[in-house]
Amino acid sequence: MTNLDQLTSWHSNWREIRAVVFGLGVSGFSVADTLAELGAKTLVVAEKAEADLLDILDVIGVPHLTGDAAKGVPQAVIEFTPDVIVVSPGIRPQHELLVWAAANSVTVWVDIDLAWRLRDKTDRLAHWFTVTGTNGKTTTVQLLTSMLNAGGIKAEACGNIGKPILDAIRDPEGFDALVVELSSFQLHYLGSIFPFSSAVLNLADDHLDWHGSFEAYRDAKAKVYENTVAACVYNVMDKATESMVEDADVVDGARAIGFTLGIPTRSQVGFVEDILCDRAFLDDRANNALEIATLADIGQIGVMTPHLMANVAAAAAMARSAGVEPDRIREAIRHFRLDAHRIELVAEADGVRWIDDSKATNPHAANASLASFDRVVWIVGGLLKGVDISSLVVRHKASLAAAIVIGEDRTAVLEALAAKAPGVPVEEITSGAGSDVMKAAVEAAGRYAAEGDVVLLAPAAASMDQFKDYADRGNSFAVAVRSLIGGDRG
Ligand code: UMA
Repeated sequence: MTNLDQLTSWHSNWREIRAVVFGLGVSGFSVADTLAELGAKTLVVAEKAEADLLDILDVIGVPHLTGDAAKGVPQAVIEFTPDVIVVSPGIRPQHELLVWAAANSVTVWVDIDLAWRLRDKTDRLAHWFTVTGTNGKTTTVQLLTSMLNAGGIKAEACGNIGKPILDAIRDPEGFDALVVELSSFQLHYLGSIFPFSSAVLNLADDHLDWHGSFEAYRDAKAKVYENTVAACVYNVMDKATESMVEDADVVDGARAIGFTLGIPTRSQVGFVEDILCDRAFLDDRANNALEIATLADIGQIGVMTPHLMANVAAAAAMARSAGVEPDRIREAIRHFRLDAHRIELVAEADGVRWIDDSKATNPHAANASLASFDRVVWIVGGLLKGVDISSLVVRHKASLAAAIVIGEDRTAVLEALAAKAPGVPVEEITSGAGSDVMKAAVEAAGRYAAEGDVVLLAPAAASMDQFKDYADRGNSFAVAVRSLIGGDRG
C-alpha cells in the first residue's frame, strides 16, 4: 500500500499509487486524465459513460469498466487493490462500492482533495476562496472572480460551477486565486483543505434525498469553514451560517465576517441606505465604514432583488479579505452581468413582465424570487427531490395571482396549493414534455396575468423530468413567451 500522506505535491511520485476513478462525468474525466498525466495506476469504473470519453481513455491508456461490469463491487476492483477511490460528487455515499471501501479501509477522495494536493503545479500557488450555500453560489463565485481580477489578482472560477477544479489546477500559467464553488456533495466527501476565505451564503432544505437528513446536509455545508486562514464569511440574516462559523476549527487569526442587507456592525459588510459599506477591513472599523458601491451600481447587474444584493455583499466581503480596493470592487460590479435563467427578464408587454428563473431548482431559490415581486403568476413544479413546498406556498399565497403547475409528478404541488392557498386559481398542465409543456404553461399564464403582474418561471424543483436541464426549461419558456406576445415586443 502506498502512503497517501506523502502525495502532497504535483511533483510527488504518483507512479506508485493505485487509484480507482468512480464515475465518468465532467469531474471523473478530469480526475482520470490528471492521474494518467501523473503516471498513477488508474482504473475507471462508471456504469454509464459517454463513448467519446471512453475513446479518450483508450487513447491515453486508462482501463475502464462500464455497464454491468461496473455494477456493485466489481471483482476487477477488488483485484486491483486500490489505495484510493476518487468518487464523482453525484454518487451516493450508500453505494456498495463506497461501503466496501469503508469496510476495507480504502481512502475515498473527491476531485477537490486531489486538486488540493496538486495545487503547486505552477510556481503560482493560488489562494482558494470556497463558496457554498443552498442558493446564490454560482452568482457569488462569478462576482468574486470578477472582483479579484479587477483588483489585479488573477482568479478563476471552478468546481461545482461547471469547470472541474483539476482543469484550473492544470492551467499552464496558473492563477493567484481559485474561486471554488462547492456543492454539499463535494463537501460531504471532502477531507482537509485550507481555504484562504470561505463562505456559506444561506442554508435551506435541498438534496435531502441524497444526504438522508437536513442535519447531514447542514454538516456537509459547515465543512467549508474548516481550516480557513483569513475570513469565514457568513450570512447575518441566516443564523445557521453564523453558528457553523462558531463551531468551525479555523486557523489562528482567521476572522468571522458577516454580510447583511441591514446596517453593518463592526466586522460586517452591509447596506447603509443605498450604499454597500465595509465595516470589516479598515483600521478604524469601530467608528468608520468604507463605501464600496451604490444600489445604482448593483442595479446595472440585472433585475434588482434582495438575494442579488446579498450575493454582492458576500462577494465583496471575500474580495476585501484579499485586500481588493473598494473602487476595484465597484468597477467589477458595474461590468458584471447575471447568467441566463437567473431572474432574467425575457420580455415585457402590456405591463406584464415575463421572468425566467429556471435556475430556481429548490424552494429556497424560488422563495427568494417570489419575494422579489408584488403579484405573481407562478409557473411551478418538476422534480421535488424529497423537499416539501407547502411552506413556500403559505409564505407567498397573498402575492399569487395564479399558479400554473408543470412537472411529471404534479400531485404534491397541487395538494400543497389546494391545502395552503385555496383561494389561488390553479391550472394543471397535463400535456407532453419539453416545449409542449412550456407552451401550454405560458398560454395559461397569459390568461391570468394582468397589468403590473410578473409571470415568473421559478419552479422550486429540478427540471429533468420534462426537460434536458434547467437551461432547456428556461429556453423553452423564452421561446413560448416570445411566440405568445410576438417577438418584437420584448
Ligand atoms: N455515476 C455512476 N453511478 C451513480 C451516479 C453517477 O456510475 O450512481 C457516474 C456516471 O458515470 C456518470 C457520472 O458518475 O456519468 C456523473 O457524475 P456526477 O453526477 O458526479 O457529475 P459530474 O458530471 O462529474 O459533475 C459534477 C457535478 N455534478 C453533481 O454534483 C451531480 C457538477 O455539478 C459539477 O459542475 C462538476 O462535477 C464539476 O465539478 C452540477 C450539479 O448539478 C452542476 N451540481 C449539484 C447542484 O448544483 O445542485 C450538486
